[in-house]
Amino acid sequence: MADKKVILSGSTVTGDLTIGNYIGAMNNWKKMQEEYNCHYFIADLHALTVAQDPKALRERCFSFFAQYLALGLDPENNTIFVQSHIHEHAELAWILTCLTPMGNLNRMTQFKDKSSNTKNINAGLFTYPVLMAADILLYQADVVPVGEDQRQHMELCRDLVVFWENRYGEGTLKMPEAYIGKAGARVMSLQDPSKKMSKSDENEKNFVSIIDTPKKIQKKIKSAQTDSDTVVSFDQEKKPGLANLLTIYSVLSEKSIDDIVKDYEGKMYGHLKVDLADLVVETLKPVQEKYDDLMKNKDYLEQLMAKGASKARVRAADTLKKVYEDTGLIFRA
Ligand code: ATP
Ligand code: LTN
Repeated sequence: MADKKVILSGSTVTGDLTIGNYIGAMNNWKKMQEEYNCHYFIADLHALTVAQDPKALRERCFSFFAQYLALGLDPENNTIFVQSHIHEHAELAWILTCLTPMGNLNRMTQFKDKSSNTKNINAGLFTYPVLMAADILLYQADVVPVGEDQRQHMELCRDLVVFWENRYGEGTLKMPEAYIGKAGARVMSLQDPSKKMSKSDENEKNFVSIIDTPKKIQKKIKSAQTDSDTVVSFDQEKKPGLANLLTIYSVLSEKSIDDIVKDYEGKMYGHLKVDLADLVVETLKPVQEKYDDLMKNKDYLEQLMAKGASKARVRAADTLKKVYEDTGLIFRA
């Protein structure tokens, strides 16, 4: 384990994971679990950047954890944990916040997007990328697999390593690399293909959750927005809705987009939608069966959470100790 590169990634506990998350994130995470020392966590502290009902949040954390496992993340070979179980995340986040220029945070486009349609904007939403940097740097991660939407946050994380080294010297924090998978790096909303599919979208027609019933999946894909043309072709500019469906099809079937377009020559969009819905239902069937099983046994999930946390804590505590030494804080005896 020691010589394997360290991978770290997480997803915020808001809504249920969507096929966008699966295609852009967990599908890549899964492929990395053999080759790397992987750390995957559920970002519950990040979820608090928007108001949450406490009971629903607690339930969602269990559900999210079960969704990770159901998607094929293996808790034996990887470290799978809940962010808030490792208090070092919040501690390092504060220390990094004091190193982050306001100007760098002001540039974050995700904050601009999210704050433009939220009434009560809290400071956590603004400093969110710093907590994300702490998540990464605590584990000395080499590689961080994320979707295209996280590119800017990764840049900030890398900038923070440089700022740290300028102030405190080298050797404490490792410079991480983002890994942004190519195919399907950005799955778009089903009703508005100009924005990304997001699990916290208020309109549930915009996304397919990995635990949606087959009926719901079929309905959502059937009603996905497409143009009024009838020829199936891949054109991101002129036919963004169709391009999105073709992308999802291509990733899940592992067929090239060109081959899929050929298969639908002379056929209507409706045929493609029906087949895509079937493909999504089939892909998610084993995931949903495993999920249902796991959710019946919360004690077991809790045991796995505790096991994951005790593995994660070792690396996190080690980094935090060095951080205390660098900054001049007295490390607790
Ligand atoms: P939220 O709606 O709460 O912002 P989200 O659906 O955008 O959630 P995150 O928790 O922010 O999901 O992201 C988890 C991972 O999934 C990240 O690596 C992110 O890049 C990836 N991801 C999220 N949405 C998509 C998408 N539409 N296409 C591809 N990857 C995505
Ligand atoms: N901000 C991320 C979720 C996240 C994350 C991380 C991803 C929180 N901390 C650390 C990678 C590494 C998002 O995808 N919204």
